[in-house]
Amino acid sequence: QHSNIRWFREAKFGLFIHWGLYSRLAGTWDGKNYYGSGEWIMNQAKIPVSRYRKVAESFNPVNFNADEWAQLAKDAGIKYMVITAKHHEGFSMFDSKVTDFDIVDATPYKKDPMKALAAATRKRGIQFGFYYSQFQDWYEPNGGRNTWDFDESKKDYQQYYRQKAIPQLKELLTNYGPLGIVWFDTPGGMTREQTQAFIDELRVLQPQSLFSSRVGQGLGDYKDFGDSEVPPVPIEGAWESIYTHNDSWGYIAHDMNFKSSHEIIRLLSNVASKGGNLMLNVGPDGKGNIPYYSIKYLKETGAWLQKNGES
Ligand code: FUL
Repeated sequence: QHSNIRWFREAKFGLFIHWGLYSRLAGTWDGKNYYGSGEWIMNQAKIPVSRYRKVAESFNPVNFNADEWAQLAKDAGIKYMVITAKHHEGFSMFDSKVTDFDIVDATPYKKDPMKALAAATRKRGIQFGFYYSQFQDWYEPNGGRNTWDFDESKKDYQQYYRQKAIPQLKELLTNYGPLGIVWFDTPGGMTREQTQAFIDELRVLQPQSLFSSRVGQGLGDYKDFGDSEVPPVPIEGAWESIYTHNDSWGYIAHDMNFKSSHEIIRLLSNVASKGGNLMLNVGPDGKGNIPYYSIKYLKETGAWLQKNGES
């Protein structure tokens, strides 16, 4: 058991944020609408890297306000926040020296929003963490799962880990203060030994930071269930259920299927009664706005928690 697991076991409520270039596309490509998993649009529409990289030129989230996001989390009764530093699309939402395909070098915004968000959450006593797609990277010839641009048989995953994933994770574990969580996702074909070596290399940088179970091989510090899954019975140990507020993790303009505050509270109670945390996702748009209904229902949830002495 991880020595810093306690805060997590008591947290109950986390906020997940999927934010990237896909947020700017908002579920539409070449005039065609896509529904569900907006962060997968590059894959769904088989967008070539040569075109996808140009999306960055019009990604300018001028409305992003770290204090507003952190305060919303605070008001909602949320105890930890995990945001996508790099999702499967391969775009870095932080200032990275490893690549030019990042928010500072490739967009007109030119700033690192993660710096401000790390500070704003910490100021409010909220644990801050990064989601990082450690295997799938559709932008890189050696990254996982882009088979529409690159030849699968020529991929050298070890090269990708060495040249991008590990150096970027080191940046994230070095430049943003103490992280509550590093949320890995969709492990590739690493063996148990390779996964352990990968963890060891990162762990030394921040021994107090928890690693999600999707690092692979059962080696995470707590258990995540599948997407949108609550176990049917109480479960021992530290665990988390993840849900998104509407039907997509990344922003989709034509998805209005938001859960009401009643539904959120019911979900939260279900998860908490079985001993776990609910990490609920919101998808801010390409301008940096959290959707109106996410703000509304999160605030209502927070007010209910306050009133019922749960926050
Ligand atoms: C999945 C990812 O593939 C989705 O895009 C999303 O990030 C979800 C939370 O995890 O496995």
